[in-house]
Amino acid sequence: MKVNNKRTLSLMLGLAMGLGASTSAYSQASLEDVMKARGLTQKDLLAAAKTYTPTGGRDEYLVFASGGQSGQVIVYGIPSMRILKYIGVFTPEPWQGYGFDDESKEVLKQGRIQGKDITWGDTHHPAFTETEGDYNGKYLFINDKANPRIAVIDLHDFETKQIVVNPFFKSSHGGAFVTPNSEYVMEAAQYAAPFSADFVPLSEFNDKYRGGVTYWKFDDKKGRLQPDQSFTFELPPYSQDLSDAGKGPSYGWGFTNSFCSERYVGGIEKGRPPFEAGCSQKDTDFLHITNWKKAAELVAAGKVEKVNGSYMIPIAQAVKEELLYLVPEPKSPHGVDVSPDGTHMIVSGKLDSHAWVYSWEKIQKAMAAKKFEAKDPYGIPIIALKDALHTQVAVGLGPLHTQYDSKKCTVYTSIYVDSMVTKWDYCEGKVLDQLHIHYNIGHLMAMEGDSVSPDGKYLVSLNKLAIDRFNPVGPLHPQNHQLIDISGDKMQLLYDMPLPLGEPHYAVAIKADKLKPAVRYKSGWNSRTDERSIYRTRAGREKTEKVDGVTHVYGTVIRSHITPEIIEVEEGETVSLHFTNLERAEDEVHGFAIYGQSVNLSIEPGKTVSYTFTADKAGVYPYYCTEFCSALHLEMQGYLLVKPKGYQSKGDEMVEGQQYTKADYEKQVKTNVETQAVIDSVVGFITSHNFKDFAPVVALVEDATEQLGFAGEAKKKAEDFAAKGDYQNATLWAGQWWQYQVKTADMGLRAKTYLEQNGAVKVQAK
Ligand code: K7E
Ligand code: CUA
Repeated sequence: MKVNNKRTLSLMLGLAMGLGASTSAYSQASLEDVMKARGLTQKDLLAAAKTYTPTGGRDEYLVFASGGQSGQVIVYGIPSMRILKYIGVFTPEPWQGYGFDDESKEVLKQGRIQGKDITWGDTHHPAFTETEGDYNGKYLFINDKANPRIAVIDLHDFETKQIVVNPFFKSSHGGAFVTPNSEYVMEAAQYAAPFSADFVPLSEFNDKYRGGVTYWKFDDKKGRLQPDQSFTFELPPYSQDLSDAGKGPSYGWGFTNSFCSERYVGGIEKGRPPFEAGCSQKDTDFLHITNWKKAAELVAAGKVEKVNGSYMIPIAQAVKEELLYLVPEPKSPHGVDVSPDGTHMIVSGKLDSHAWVYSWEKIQKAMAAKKFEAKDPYGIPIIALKDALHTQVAVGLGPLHTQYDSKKCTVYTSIYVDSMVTKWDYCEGKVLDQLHIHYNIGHLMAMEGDSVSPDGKYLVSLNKLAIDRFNPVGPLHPQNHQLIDISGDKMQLLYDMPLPLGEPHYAVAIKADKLKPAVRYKSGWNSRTDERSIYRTRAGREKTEKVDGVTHVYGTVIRSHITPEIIEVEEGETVSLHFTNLERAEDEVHGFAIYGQSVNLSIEPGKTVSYTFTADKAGVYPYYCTEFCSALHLEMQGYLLVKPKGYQSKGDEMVEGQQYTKADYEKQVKTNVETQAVIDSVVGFITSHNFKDFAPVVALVEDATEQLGFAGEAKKKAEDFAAKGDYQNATLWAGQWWQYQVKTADMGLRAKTYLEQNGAVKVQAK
């Protein structure tokens, strides 16, 4: 297999470079035929060879992209651009049972705004946890712009664990940005509003409306944000935008830019010029510089007061303690990006064709000398542009965001109006290359681009419009992520990926080998709180129990049955179902759905999930497993019987189906004996090879052994019934015995195939 792939690849590359002559005529002709038929150029083939990933292949990087209005996070691989997962974050997502099982509902509940459930989010900026400025692959944060919230996703299982609500803001665009050791996650406000929930007329905008930046404390051990240890800088109502944390020499500081520092309030319906006109009067806006390290010390020393139960540093205190400064920045900027070495900050103004490079050294000098050109209306010192600027470079019309390369001084800036990427040198201040994008690029993202050691290699352009790039699917178009090769001097466009979920804002990419996701949970695990579930149920211990008026059903799922298979309750009862997946096998997920209830549960191996509801109407409610988990998946079913109040049982309510005889029993046993022979031969193959050297095979063997154990138990039951002459039950149990054998054989064969394909060698048979 391997050899073949290599051959195809070298053939493709050979052709692409015009060196095809040495390869076999047949293959060459067919490749040329395909090129001709599909109208592909050699450049296309080269791009294909750089992204194509053969079956079973893995990607070098994983991207975590904002899902925009979907309120989710999208995970895909680079260079293949294959989508791997949507992670439910602010929005219920049925495949994962997110927002359907009781455990995840608790997470979404944390995100309520003023007591109201919010069932969506506008996700913009994901960020990884860092250790000394490098991505450590442990957690991911993402913000919700519409309702100022931050979510924590655990990369051990790619699940959302926590949502925190900003105690002051009414919107927040500038999150999430992480400090170099994940001490804090920055979240800046966007549209200024009163810090309280009260009504305040717009005439009091300058005095009572406020912006701000919150530093959310992160507990690395617990993997949770700590609202009671977090603090917020009160800022003027300047529409703060994105942020970035300082590193190296600028460690301990945060940078937050803004637009509409005019503090203009629209009112087009009252004959006033609209927001967009009033918000772009001045030539510059303000870059806010905050000292989080010193602020954290003040908080620890008890010198910061709590407002609404949360630490808040008023502007006057921040100025007095020298925690807050302003520097002019280009008009209506979008994004501030600190260089990997922490010495420079780049800001681009959407309404200016220049990117401005600030020198941290100069800024620090001005701070130390207390050299300010003025104070803003709130008393915040303003450092003069000339005392902060390193250089200004004309990069194109509508520059937005900047990403750093692995090569020193090299950066890429997205140019929105011109729809291109400009590669330039911020040390020398010169443009190096430009590449056209389809269309209207927003953010762009390089591999590990926000870390202290960016990898370069690839750039993804996250575009605001796709227009004519894909097959039309109605007025709402998919979005477009474009993959660009930046390994050489010239950028090369490799791939267009339509994303049909929401507007792409920012994304972050991490080396895939830094992630160590689990394949199963510890048995009986509540994945949302990361502890053993109090409803964990072991095989054979399934039971129903009424506690405080709630009927708790402790159930299990394993191929191919749900235990219990019949649940009987009385009309009006509150029922709480708890299911534990007893599987140990990789990817053996079971689902759970029931008629007339809006629910789908996803029960991954080891997980325990719950679903609580009121059985308010008498009737018959079939339930079933929603994952095609085995050949007998359709039979993974059951009935919830809701009996009318006061229903009198007429005795045995079970109906007997087909009647079985001794001949039926013997026929089934014969089949089982034959199946056992197949299993024995597969076991023989596996044990005569070095299967212990292959972790996936070891897991399969464990699983198969477990299933074979179940087969043995069923076999014993069948034989006991047969001995008593009860061929009805004997035949049914013999059938169950065979079911377990089939599952054993299935896994054994998978293990055997794996060994054959992965070069297992024969060892001394034991
Ligand atoms: Cu769409 Cu950072 Cu919210 Cu820029 S964001 S373009
Ligand atoms: Cu379990 Cu289908």
